[in-house]
Amino acid sequence: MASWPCREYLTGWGGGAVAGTEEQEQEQEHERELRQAELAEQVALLADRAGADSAASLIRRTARRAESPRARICVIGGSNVGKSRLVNELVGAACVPVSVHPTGGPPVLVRPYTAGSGGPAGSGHATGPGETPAPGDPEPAGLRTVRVEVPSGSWAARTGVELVDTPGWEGWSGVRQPDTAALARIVGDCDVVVVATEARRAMLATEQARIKALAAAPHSPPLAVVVTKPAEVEDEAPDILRRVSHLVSVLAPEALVLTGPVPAPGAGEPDGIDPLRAVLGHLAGIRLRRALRTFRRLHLLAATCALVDEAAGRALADVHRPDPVRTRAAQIWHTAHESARFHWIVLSADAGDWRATLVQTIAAEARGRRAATARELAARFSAMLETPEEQHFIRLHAIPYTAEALQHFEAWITEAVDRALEEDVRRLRAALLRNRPGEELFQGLAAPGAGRVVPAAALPPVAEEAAAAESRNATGWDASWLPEFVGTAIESVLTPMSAEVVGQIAGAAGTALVTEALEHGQAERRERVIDDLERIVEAAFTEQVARTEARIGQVYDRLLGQAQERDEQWWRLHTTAVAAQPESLDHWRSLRSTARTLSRAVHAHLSPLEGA
Ligand SMILES: Nc1nc2c(ncn2[C@@H]2O[C@H](COP(=O)(O)OP(=O)(O)OP(=O)(O)O)[C@@H](O)[C@H]2O)c(=O)[nH]1
Ligand SMILES: [Mg+2]
Repeated sequence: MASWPCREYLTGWGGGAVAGTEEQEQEQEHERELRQAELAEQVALLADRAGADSAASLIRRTARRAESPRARICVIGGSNVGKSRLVNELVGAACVPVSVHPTGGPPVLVRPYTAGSGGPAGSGHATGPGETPAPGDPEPAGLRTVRVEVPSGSWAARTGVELVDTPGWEGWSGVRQPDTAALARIVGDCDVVVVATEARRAMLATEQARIKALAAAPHSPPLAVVVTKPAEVEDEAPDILRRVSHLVSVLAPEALVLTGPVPAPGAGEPDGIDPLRAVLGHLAGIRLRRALRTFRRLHLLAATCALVDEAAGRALADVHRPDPVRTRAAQIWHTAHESARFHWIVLSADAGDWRATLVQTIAAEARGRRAATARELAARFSAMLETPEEQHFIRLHAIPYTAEALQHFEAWITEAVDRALEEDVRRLRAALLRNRPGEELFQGLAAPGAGRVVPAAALPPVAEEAAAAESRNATGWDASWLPEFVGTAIESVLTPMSAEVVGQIAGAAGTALVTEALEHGQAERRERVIDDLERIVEAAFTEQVARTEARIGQVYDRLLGQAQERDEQWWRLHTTAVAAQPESLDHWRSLRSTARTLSRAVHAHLSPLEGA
């Protein structure tokens, strides 16, 4: 099993276990993460002070998930179900101990690295298993890190994932009831959660309860249930898998059910490890998505600084207005706010149309692909008449081929949804920006006998800045406008349909029909089988489109909900600014100066990413 050397060391500050460029790089990365987390908290505090409460809470909510640019897969489950072994098999190296005795200690973070990207293997070897983290070790969420060298072409290297192996969850709370807080913390930091359940006693009541709780948690990442030690149950495996699938479909309808690998004799890779890697890698999303999340978060910070800066600018302009004029300005402002609220009704209807268009596009594509798949299968079947494979055509050819066709379709959907969302977010934001008044709103406002209220020269360049910001954003993709969760929601739109699901859809009925068809005359039987193939393919594509449609609905609902919240935030903050009293001048000045300082810091993090 131990095909590659596995190094273990403790990351952190007090550990002193740093040697070789790989460690330095990792420490730098860690430091960067810490600085970003600190910066995020400072911006959240600024938003608190300015009264931008929803911006503050959004920043805090996204803070944890942006911790690392790697995709993290966490394996949880009961003791002795084979979690550690699964982690080793996925990575392709013995990184965590496998034993019949329950493992204690903190969860272990397995970080694969490739030889080219770091110091020579073996250097920097610092600590052995069983050592406890150094005191004051700021390792994220109490994880112990194990680093393992993997070949550059390996799954772990290609996907850029890291894995978390946890001790049996019975030990998490010390008491019988599930420690939901610990579960939530570990799960919240991961991109994919794998629940391992042992085939022989799969889906115990405690497992069911936890799976249900996990699926119900807000913002929970994609979930996969892996049935381990399948070889132990031999012939019963298909029945067990069916039962698990059924239970999971009730408890966590969006979770996937997968079979664990079967150890191969000798030192070879275990059977079934590759499909498992493929699906988990897909769920974890490419590294890009993760990097995108960091990127989105920094944009969110930049946008919040700009929001406060801009509102402060407005307040500083407005306090110069004489009293009765200020009251009048506030009235005008409220009217504008009311009309912006009304505009939201129109916008929601528009967004409903955008969503319908996307769903129609996907359905049209599905029709084309469905026909092509059925045609191809019919041709293959015709070529196989009277051969021994004919009997099993559905199982051996039709189902895998349809599953593959769905996979291709899914890749197409990802792109289509990404494109459509990008476009629609841009439209949404353009519509919102049009509704946001600047100083021109007050142009007609005259101070009694004093001509224009505010001498143009005294106005801070709020309107100009807003216009400049708009033109900057019109060209680039303003990620901060895409609510953080949309990225992950897109991933869950695309829960892959496994061959097994297609098999279920094809079902016993399809097979029976084919068997019956085979008993008829050659030509007739060919026709019947081809009809059945069409029906199977149609059912599979229809199911895929229905699932996608339901999830796209959720994505748009959330997008609109969040955009509206952001818009309201803008209005609330600016309303406060419009109503600012002269005494609050210093407060707004200090907000503006902090916002500008923080904004520079955020851009310092952002520019290397944007340049890359
Ligand atoms: N036959 C067989 N045994 C397995 C398989 N997977 C794990 N085991 C055995 O099951 C025992 C427990 O495996 P671990 O991977 O340590 O289980 P764990 O879930 O990490 O256990 P804890 O860390 O104690 O919670 C070991 O003796 C493994 O060799 C498998 O696929 N087939
Ligand atoms: Mg273990």
